[in-house]
Amino acid sequence: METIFSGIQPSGTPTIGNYIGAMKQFIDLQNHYNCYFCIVDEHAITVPQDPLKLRQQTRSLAALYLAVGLDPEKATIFIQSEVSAHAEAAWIIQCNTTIGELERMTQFKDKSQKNGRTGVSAGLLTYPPLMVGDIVLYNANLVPVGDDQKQHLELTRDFVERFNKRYGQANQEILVLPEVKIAKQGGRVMSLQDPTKKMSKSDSNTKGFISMLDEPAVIRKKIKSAVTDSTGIIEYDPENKSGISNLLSIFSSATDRPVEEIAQAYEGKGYGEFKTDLGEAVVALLAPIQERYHELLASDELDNILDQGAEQARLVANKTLQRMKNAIGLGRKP
Ligand code: AQP
Repeated sequence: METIFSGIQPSGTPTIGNYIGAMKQFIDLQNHYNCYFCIVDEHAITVPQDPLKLRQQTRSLAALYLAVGLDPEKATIFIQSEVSAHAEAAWIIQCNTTIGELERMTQFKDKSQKNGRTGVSAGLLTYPPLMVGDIVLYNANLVPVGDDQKQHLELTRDFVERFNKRYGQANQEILVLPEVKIAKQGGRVMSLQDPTKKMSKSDSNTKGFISMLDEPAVIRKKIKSAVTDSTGIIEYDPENKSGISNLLSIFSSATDRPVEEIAQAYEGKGYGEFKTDLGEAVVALLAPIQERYHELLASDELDNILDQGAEQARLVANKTLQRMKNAIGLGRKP
């Protein structure tokens, strides 16, 4: 069976963008692959985080993983910082990656240009090696990512090829070379306030996103105030009508109905009626998830699952880490 690794940062409460673009896909993947679903809290600290909030968001994200239907019997669900092999592997990977490779990463370029090199942490430059570690430690051969992560996956492949060539014995590869599994088209949910920008959980404008834990009244209000256009025509045209097209995509993902079918159903109707129905569809989508989420947070089940997940993850990750250490000559004994 092929192995998949995927993670989400606990950098806020997940949005319906994280759900549609990532979590919803996980539910299906767990039935077909050997899956590791991680809460990547070490990635979240590349930008400043409030310690108490970070811990609460980490637990909350774990509860949401389970509430959407991830099954610990089928997949390994764990928190990155509870498996120390990630940080150790990241160091070895950094020492086998050049500064030039890291400085070429567009995410680093964008953020450091915006804030200046002295205004961002060194972790923002070196987090791609941490991500490489996440993938290689579990021998993942498939990594489901959005378009924006393609460059990091290329870095992972380059690293694995170089590492195996440099340290592997003849015909013996130390690390598994992963393939990219680009998410299905239309997986990008845009901000409700600026539909040219992706919906993000850390957006300072809370009206731009719907969090998975928003109350029904808040969801309805955010959708009502979503930016559209003045034509009043409900059609899917992301280039010229990005706002309404984004809402149509969300409607489609929330109800599992094709975009065209929804657009047709609202032909000749106004944005008001469309937005009211979309609000109800998102409320209906999130209601059972939120109910299960609150049950999980109040039970011991969540911590037991996370303890067990960390243990399972450690077994696999430590073996790979030991292979890496042996290959490069760290420590006294192979
Ligand atoms: N708007 C989105 N539409 C579709 N998929 C999305 N993802 C994120 N936003 C959208 C997918 O969610 C997964 C985990 O993302 P992450 O938390 O690790 O990092 P991110 O992509 O940076 O997500 P955010 O919400 O934008 O977080 P912040 O605000 O902290 O930067 C990924 O699979 C991603 O594709």
